[in-house]
Order: sequence, then structure tokens, then C-alpha cells
Amino acid sequence: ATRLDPYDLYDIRSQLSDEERMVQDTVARFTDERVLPVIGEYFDKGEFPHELIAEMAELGLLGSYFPEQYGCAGMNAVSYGLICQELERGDSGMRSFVSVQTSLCMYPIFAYGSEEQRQRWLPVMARGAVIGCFGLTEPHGGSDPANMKTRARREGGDWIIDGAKMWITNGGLAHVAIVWAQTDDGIQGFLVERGTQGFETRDIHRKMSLRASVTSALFFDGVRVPDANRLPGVKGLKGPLGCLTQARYGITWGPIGAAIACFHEAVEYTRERILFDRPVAANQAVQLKLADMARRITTAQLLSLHLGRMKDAGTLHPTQVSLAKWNNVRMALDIAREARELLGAAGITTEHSPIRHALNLESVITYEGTETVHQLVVGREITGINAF
Ligand code: TGC
Ligand code: FAD
Repeated sequence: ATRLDPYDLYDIRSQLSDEERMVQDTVARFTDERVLPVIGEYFDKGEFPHELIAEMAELGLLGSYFPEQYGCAGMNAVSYGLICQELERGDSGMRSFVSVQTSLCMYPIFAYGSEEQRQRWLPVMARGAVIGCFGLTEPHGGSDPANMKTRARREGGDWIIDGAKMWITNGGLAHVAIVWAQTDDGIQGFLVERGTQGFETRDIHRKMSLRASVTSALFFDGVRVPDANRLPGVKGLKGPLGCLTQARYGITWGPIGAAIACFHEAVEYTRERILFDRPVAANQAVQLKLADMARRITTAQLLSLHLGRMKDAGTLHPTQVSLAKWNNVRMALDIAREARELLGAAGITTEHSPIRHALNLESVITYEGTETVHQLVVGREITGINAF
């Protein structure tokens, strides 16, 4: 029998269209040639590789699934997933950048913005000329965004925003922040441009996770924005939660890439390292671990592909996204830790990827809804009882 691809045991690639395969190959090449040679160093320095933004834009990776009339590539949901997977095979920070720009910033403008807002922002954001950030989480607790303290009050034709947001990806880089604030009419979204008086950002340092990504706090002290900067199409928590469904869908794919990177290193390393006169991979105890990694990666791949087909068919339910976010991030975090262990001492430096991925995935399992939040969403669906 022919040998299977160890990183795609179910030949899931055969289920992709030619266009989807082309997207995957293009992003894979970008990761191999542009990200992998430098990312360990960026992680060590605690910096985001800014110079790659223009290249990602050139490849159509920013806002990939919005229509061409807004300067975007008009790709489907499965292609967006493959972009996330191949970027996160490089580093979760690269995928985070694209998740935030695409699903948390361009999506609300596309879905809830006016036609003028779409025309003004989407093409420049697709080009990477304008970077966005998404401010939902507040310092007192991110899991319960309904308890929002940031407020926007009407003053004539303007709005005055007061409050703070915490742990905001791209905050310090962003030209524009999508800020969710409580109003007399429920939660609403506002576009706040850098340089607006009373709006400050401060980057968060000493992170041991997502070091190659900018994470910041946002402060709003009497920030005045015109009503034209309010997203008119949505009111209530379903606005930001609707964006999260888009981003979380991509996050079901991303960690598959991180897991494949770790699995790959574990296989190579244990095949080559000779101990007790035989390759480490010749031991049953080691093969059990590698086989188990392959099992979990394959299951995650099938979940995400099925989810993507449902998203393209328009039948996706947010609870289905929660189940896959939970499963796939947990899968990747466990595999990264196990791969680190199989590399022995070599696994503790960023010369190899598993510890970097494991540290990054500690954020991924917390952001976009902690693992517990997603478990409780699934539990509520099953029982009909809200346990939050
Ligand atoms: P509930 O009050 O029942 O619902 C409010 C309204 O929202 C609707 N809805 C959703 N819509 C779309 N997608 C979803 N996932 C939705 N979940 C709920 C719902 O139908 C309702 O609509 P309506 O019309 O009836 O008003 O809210 P809930 O009880 O479902 O929410 C509770 C809970 C805990 C699930 C929710 O608050 C939650 O998800 N908390 C976690 C918050 C979170 O994930 N924050 C992430 C911040 S952004 C981030 O982390 C970016 S990291 C990016 C990166 O670097 O990659
Ligand atoms: P908390 O909500 O305080 O939770 C603390 C603990 O309590 C968790 O273990 C949680 O699971 C548990 N818990 C909470 N409620 C319950 C319950 N009912 N039952 C049992 N356990 C419970 N946010 C943004 O808005 N935009 C961003 O761009 C963004 N980027 C981020 C980037 C990074 C690197 C990180 C780490 C976070 C980012 N976040 C962002 C914030 C992220 O969404 C929050 O960290 C997350 O929602 C959890 O909120 P919290 O950290 O305040 O934890």
C-alpha cells in the first residue's frame, strides 16, 4: 500500500478545491520562507515582525473573505481557515494579527457599518495601510462582557467615551480601534482613531506568551467622536459576539498548524536521535505518543473542515464553533507540551518551536472565550440550563 502523508493521514487535502489548495500552498510558502527563519528571534526580542504586514496584504490575507468591491480577495471560509492554519504553523502571533484585522475589525465594519464606512475603511485595511484593533475586554474581567463599564454618552451630534480596555491585540500598532461601549440604547461599536484627544494606548510587557504580537491597554478619557464613527447596524452584545464567532472559527484552524509544527519536530527528532542503540522513535512508549498526536490532529482537521463547509453553506451555529475552539486549542496545547518533552533539554529553547507554540497557546486557550466559557456554552446547548 502507498504510504500516507503522516501530517494528513485522512488525505483531507483531497477534499479541498484547486483554489483552496492554492491558497494553502501560497501561505505555506510565506510561512516557510518569510516567517520561520525569523520568528524565534522576534519571539525572543518580544517584537512583532512589522515588515511582514505589507507582504501579507499583498497575498490577500487581510480581509480575505470580503468582496472584491472593497479591495478584498473574496475567498471562502475554508480558504480563510487554511490561511489561519498555515500562519499559525509559523506562530500564533501571525495568525492573531490576521484574525484581529480580518474578523474583529474588518468584519464589524462590513457587517454593521454604513456603506460610507465600508468604502472608507475596508480597502485601506486590506492593503495593510490601516491596522485595526478590537476593544471588548475590560480590566475587571473578560469572560462577562455584558458587565461593561466603558460608556458612550450622546452630546449633540457627538459621543463621549469614557473607560478602559485591556489585553488588546495590535492596540499599540493600530490606526483605528473598534471600541464597544455601553450606551442608553445597549452596547454599541465606535471607530476611534489614533490621535483622538483623550485616547491613549500602553503596551503590555513581560509577557511569556504571544511575545511576537503586540498586546496593549486602551484608555478613554472624555474621548469625543462624531456619530458618523458609530457602527449603525447593530445594538447589544450580539454585535461583538457576532465578530467573535468569525474569529473563533478561524481559531479552530490556526492551532492545527501549531500542532503540526510541533508534531513534525517530534517525529523528526525522535527518528534521528539514537539512545540505547536505537532511534528514540523505535520505542513503543514514544510511538504511542506520536500516534496519539496524529489521532488528535486528524480529528481536529475534520472538525474544522466540516465547520468551514457549514460556514460556507450559511448553516453554522455558534455552539458548533465553541466545541471546535475548545477541542482544537486543547489538542494543540497538549501536543506542544508533549512535543517539548520528547525533545528533552533541546525542547526548552526557542531553537525549536514546541515551547514557543506551547507558550503561545496558553493565550489562545484563554482569549476569544476561555476553554471553560466554551465548555459551558456547549453544556448550555445540551441541557438548556445557563450555568454562567
Ligand atoms: P446572551 O446575553 O445570551 O446573548 C446576547 C446576544 O448575542 C447572541 N449571541 C451570539 N451571536 C453570535 N455569536 C455568538 N457566539 C453569540 N453568542 C450569543 C445571542 O443570540 C443574543 O442575541 P439577542 O438577539 O437575543 O440579543 O449572551 P451569552 O449568555 O450567550 O454570552 C455569555 C458568554 C459567556 C458566552 C459570552 O459573554 C462570551 O462569549 N464571553 C467570552 C468573551 C470573549 O470571548 N471575549 C473575547 C474578546 S476578543 C479576543 O479575545 C481577541 S483575541 C484575538 C487574537 O489575538 O487572535
Ligand atoms: P476572566 O474572565 O477574569 O476569567 C478568569 C478565570 O475564571 C478563567 O479561567 C475563566 O475561565 C474562569 N471563569 C470565568 N467565568 C467562569 C464561570 N462562570 N464558571 C467557571 N469559570 C469561570 N480581548 C479583546 O477584547 N481584544 C483583543 O484583541 C484581545 N487580545 C488578547 C490577546 C492576548 C494575548 C490575551 C491573553 C488576551 C486577549 N484578549 C483580548 C482578552 C481575552 O479575551 C480575555 O483574556 C478572555 O476573554 C478572558 O478574560 P479574563 O482574562 O479577564 O479572565
